Amino acid sequence: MKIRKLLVSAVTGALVAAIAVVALPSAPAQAHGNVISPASRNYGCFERWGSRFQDPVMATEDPMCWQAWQADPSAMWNWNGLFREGVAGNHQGAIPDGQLCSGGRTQSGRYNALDTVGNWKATSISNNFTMQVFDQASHGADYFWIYVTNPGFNPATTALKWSDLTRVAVVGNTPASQWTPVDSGVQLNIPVSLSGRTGRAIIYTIWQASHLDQSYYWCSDVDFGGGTNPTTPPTTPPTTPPTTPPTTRPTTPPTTTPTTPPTTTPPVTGACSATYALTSQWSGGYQADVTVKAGSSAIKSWTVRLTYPNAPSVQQTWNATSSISGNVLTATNVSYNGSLSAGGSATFGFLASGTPSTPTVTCSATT
Ligand SMILES: [Cu+2]
Repeated sequence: MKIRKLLVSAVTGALVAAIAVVALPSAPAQAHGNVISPASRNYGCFERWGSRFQDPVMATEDPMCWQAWQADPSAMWNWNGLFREGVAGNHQGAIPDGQLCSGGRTQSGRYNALDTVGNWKATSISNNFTMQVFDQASHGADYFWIYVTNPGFNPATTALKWSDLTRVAVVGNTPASQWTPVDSGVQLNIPVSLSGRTGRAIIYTIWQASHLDQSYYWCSDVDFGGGTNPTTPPTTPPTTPPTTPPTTRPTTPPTTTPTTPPTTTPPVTGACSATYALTSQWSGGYQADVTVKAGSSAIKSWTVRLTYPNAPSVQQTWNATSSISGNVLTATNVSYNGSLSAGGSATFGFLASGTPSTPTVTCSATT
């Protein structure tokens, strides 16, 4: 399990930071949980690709994870935050068909890409398997409801509806003191027994945490092809994005030498706009996203400049190439998101250390 080892070493710094977060009353409540085996869609994408999330081989090896990372990497960094509040037990009323895996497009749509229909990587399991839930915040559970899609349902071609599901296991009130303590949280193993199942399915888990009225929704893709799902203890995942930049291959494939000289037409400026958003913050760092939007004509490439009182210390950038000069962070598109149709948009993001300040944002484009 090379990836696991890489992850652990990459996140050690983050764990130290996370422990510090717990002691700070003003820190955001980042720590929640997820099902780590058979891994949910976003936890699986985090586990398989978190250490090399910009590696373009993901597009062919694991295309559903690729589209999820492109849509919003914070769905993976915040693998523990797929919840709603105030549902009052009416999960079916709160979550429309086709949106089950995003918890009804919860958290401002952060997890929407988890609803995308396609061939998600599936964990091979037998008819007797164990759901392993990792609870970083030691919330415990008012209850768990675990569902499996009905025989014949094909997750690769069909959007998940409530009527596709049969509830196969219920766990009642289980305070965190009854869960197994593990590194940085508690874990509950829930045995599930089915019979006669073969092929692909989705296991749908609802965790009603014993914390406010907070309910979590997780889709785990499985293949009842036999074998047992891994029952190793969790690999102490980070509560916050890793602060150590993972080593990744370059995101832009080598460019070939242009056969025609560059055109002399000056780039048109003002053909795009950019919007900055601070998406999460923790002790010692933060994540920000910038959405670039083309104006009334299509553009071929874009450059965004973020001007600060003091330039940030950027640890990682995704969906853009960034550099810092003086107080200005300059980000340019990568190969796959420079070309935007009129009104089209692309989002890039970065992780930085320190305390965020709000930059002045400008966007320029070539058309
Ligand atoms: Cu929580």
